[in-house]
Amino acid sequence: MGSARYFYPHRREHTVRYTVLCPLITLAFACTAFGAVPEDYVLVWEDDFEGDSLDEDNWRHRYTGERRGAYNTSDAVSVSDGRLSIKTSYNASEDRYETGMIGTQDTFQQTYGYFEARIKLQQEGGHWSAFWLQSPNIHNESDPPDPANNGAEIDVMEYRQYHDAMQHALHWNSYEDGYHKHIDEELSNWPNDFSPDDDGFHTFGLHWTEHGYTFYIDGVETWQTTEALSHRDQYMILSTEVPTPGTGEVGWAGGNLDWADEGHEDGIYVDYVRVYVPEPATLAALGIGGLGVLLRRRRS
Ligand SMILES: [Ca+2]
Repeated sequence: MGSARYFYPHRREHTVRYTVLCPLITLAFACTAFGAVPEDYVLVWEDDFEGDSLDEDNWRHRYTGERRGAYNTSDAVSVSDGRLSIKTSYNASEDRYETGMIGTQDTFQQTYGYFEARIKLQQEGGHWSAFWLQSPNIHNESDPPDPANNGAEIDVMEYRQYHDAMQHALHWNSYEDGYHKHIDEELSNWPNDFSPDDDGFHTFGLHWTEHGYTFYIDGVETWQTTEALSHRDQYMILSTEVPTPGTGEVGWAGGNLDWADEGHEDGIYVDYVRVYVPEPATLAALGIGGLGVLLRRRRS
């Protein structure tokens, strides 16, 4: 950790395809398949969820065991047909709801960049999904708050099917009463102005620089803020969560789950997660030829 980790050798083809072809495609087609990737940014990390299991070189399960109103288990997370699945379901033999959360806390951390995921959202109320960045120092509290050094929880997207509530959010200065700070932006025009693509997916992006955060959905800018600006390495998380019974989370999430007799399961699919950073300036001056130099360097 501490800096961006670059590609494993077996991902070489992906690196070439996206870093070299994307600028070329941009000339003709605006590179729409890649959401809102800033100009002159290059791919440094990705998971396309190929194969038939979670790549634990990229992700680790988080908070396995009881969490909020469910039990987090690796069984709730699977990979097939090029997609990651995180499901909430009822386990009758254990009489509990189960769900899952994965993160790059032990595998990849990054300061600034463009972070993007293509996600098919859950269909039911009573739980929520999120693609977020977290700081290892999120629990540090101070007066005044110091998000620059302690980081922030950056919710690239947080979705409750209940009321079709799609939001971006920031939390910082720990989660302790009296210290915790929070700001969010709930989209007033969701879902009307954001139709899923033909496969039912949306693309969620965060452009985080030393100057601020800009959020995107389906390539459209949806929020910009300079609040709680983190200047430290953070990691990515994908999750579905069940509200803690008896707390305000229940109403927020659309009620308690009542799936025990119905055999329900519901969750999200993720086609990919990608991270881009500014092309090194010296190589930018060389243009695409410079990228070739960069790629050859990474291979050696
Ligand atoms: Ca995929």
